[in-house]
Amino acid sequence: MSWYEKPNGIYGNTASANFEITLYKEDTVRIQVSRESKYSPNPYSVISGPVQIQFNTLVESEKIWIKTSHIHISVNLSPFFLTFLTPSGEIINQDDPAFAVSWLGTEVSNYKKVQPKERFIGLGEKTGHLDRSGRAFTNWNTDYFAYGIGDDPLYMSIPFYIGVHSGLAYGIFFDNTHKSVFNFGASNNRFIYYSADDGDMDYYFFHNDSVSKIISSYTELTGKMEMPPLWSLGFQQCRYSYYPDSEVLTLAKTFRDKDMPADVIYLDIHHMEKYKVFTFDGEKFPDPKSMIKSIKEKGFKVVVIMDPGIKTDKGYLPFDEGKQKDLFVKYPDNEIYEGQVWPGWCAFPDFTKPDTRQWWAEKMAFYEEAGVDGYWTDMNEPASWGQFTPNLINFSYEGENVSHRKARNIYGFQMARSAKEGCELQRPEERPFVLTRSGFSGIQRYAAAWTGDNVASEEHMMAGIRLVNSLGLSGVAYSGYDVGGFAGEATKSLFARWMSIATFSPLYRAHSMINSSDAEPWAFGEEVEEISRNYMKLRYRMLPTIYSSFYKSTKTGLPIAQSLAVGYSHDKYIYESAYENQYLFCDNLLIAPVESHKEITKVYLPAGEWYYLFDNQKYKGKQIVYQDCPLNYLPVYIKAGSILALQSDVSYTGQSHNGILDLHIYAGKEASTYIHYEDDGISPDYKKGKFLKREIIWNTELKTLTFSKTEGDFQSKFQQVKVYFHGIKTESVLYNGKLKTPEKEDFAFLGMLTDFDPLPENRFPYLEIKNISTFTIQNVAEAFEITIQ
Ligand code: NBV
Repeated sequence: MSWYEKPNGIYGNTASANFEITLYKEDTVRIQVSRESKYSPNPYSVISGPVQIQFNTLVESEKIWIKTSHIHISVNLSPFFLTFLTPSGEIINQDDPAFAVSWLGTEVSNYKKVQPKERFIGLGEKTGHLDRSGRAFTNWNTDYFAYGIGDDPLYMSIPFYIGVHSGLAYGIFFDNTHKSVFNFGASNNRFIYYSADDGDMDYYFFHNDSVSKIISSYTELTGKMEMPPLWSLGFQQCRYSYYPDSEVLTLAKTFRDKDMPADVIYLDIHHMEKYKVFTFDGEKFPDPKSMIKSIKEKGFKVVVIMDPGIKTDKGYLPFDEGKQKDLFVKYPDNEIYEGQVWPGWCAFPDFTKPDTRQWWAEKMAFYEEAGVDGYWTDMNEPASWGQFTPNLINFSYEGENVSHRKARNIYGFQMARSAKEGCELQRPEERPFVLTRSGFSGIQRYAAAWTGDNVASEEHMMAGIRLVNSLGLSGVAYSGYDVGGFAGEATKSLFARWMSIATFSPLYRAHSMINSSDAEPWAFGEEVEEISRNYMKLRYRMLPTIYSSFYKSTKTGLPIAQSLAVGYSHDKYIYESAYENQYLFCDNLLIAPVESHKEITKVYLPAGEWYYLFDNQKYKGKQIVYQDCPLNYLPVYIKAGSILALQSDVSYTGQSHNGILDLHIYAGKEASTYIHYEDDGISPDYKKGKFLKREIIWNTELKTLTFSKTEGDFQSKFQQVKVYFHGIKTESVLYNGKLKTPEKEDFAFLGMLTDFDPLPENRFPYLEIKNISTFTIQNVAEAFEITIQ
């Protein structure tokens, strides 16, 4: 037993292993324990190292204390176990002293005591309840067609969870890419644990005073998303598959003819010749360039699917090149590993090798030349028929040379990275867009994620919301589910409800399976079409808010669709099954998702005050309310005190709006700040200062709306600002030293539906907010203020 100090922590050895405790910053500490003489860290997920901080070490009989301003760690040397405490001495987290870090063969585990009423949230793309207590989960990236809503594992692994108890919160990121298990008290009441098949015990412990700060610290380590292109925040239409080219053209035209805003059309696997990546099927798409050009003229962008499997056909250039350059995954005896996927027997590019990533990125020139705008990396678990890859195959893993056991979970992550780098290589003047199915911690740096092959059912609609919320708790802010359900066929009402809920999802994409009925928003009859149009239009009107929220997330790592466990972590109601699906969208909108057959539902309004969005009825928080929820009105509330920024209707994100920024101000007890962000929406120039940012602060007490001076080199596209005052009497407004009288206006967030019902008295009334005071001013770059008198 020995230990030594090092510049940012301590290291030493226990009876059976080496250990190292490294302080990354005040609220982040890394624990490594290994039986090997050298640690074998994951080179992919963590991108920032320790910063110099103030800390103390103190020796107390059998214990060493390491103390930062946020965490006190007691290291018991014999036996070796750790306790994490707050500076005031409350236990945050503690090893089970008997087992702590221990091994069963190569399997390494860390056993932790369960704290009173402890809850566990996060862990990425995992099914089940918001509070994961009582269940165990496996991280092993898996292609799972039509998974059940309780099934595990799915496509992506993020071994990061947050523990919440006694008014405290902490995070643990177990940075080991082998198959791992997180057991939150399944089949035992003694401990919770996480373990991996092999490798080191290598985890990061985070503690701060809120769940949001813990997520921010986790994403400081593993990275945050970059600004996506604005077009990717519009509506996206997918299908397995749209072909031939005439069908794609008709699809684009139909969106415009029907006045349904949309931005993206996907080309699924039928765009290829015999499913061979980097080809177009000459019959179905004889002239892809012209086809893409003409749908672009209508304001659409095109995203193509890329599967990793390369058909092992001699004469097929990608195979010949990959073989010759030694870029494929191989058996230990150097033979190329082949697995069967869509094209038949395939070789798999080793994306854990820098040369392969570079080569793939270069190959993407093929799509670039055709005018493709974005990429969809599917089947990258990697999937193959039989769904069982032999463990002995070899991967480079940045030169370490490891087996499938260590590399599988990282494969899709690195394919997405290669696709992102391909976008940057091929079209440096534009931001990349990659949508991935598989991934690992850190995937948010490269791609948006979607939750794979869901099913057209009410339960799946609700389960998808939890998956997206959980991804958000785990650093992946930009994700979504297949609206309408991939497998099976949605009923009319299910599709309408799904379209309305997904309006408030970071990624808004409809998709459906081959051989199923049409599933575009007009394919379910006129009523569904009108409901869909209403919500699609609302999505586009909310773009200033959504875009600003994405900007904020690039800085904080916080989710766009935020489980109530982020802001109300210690409120027990939010974990109840009736309310666990509720979330905040863009910070201030409370979404209470509800199945399509319900006409009334219970909603839990957490602390604060809330307005029902569509009629301004105001409720106190910390109460359950009964809310009507006919198909055309999804329960959505807005936080009192907040600001909601809207723009005029557009058919696609690139179309010019009317130049007026609509700011809806909701009176409330607390002041709030909306950070308004704009840039050109497409280029990476924002990284060089070509953006506009300003704080807009609303204070109900003082009755002031304050605009800070704009920051950055971008000129706002809004020439005017129109303020709508909700919940506050506004007789006159003081602006530029002059008193002005506001206008009065009726306002509706959603359009009126045509009367479809033969019995009109059954219809739910159209909701409109009467007589709102509005006030319009020039939008200037200097600071200014409006005061209500
Ligand atoms: O490429 C076809 C599909 C795709 O549409 C879906 O979104 C992916 O999750 N893909 C899976 C392959 C097979 C689906 C049965």
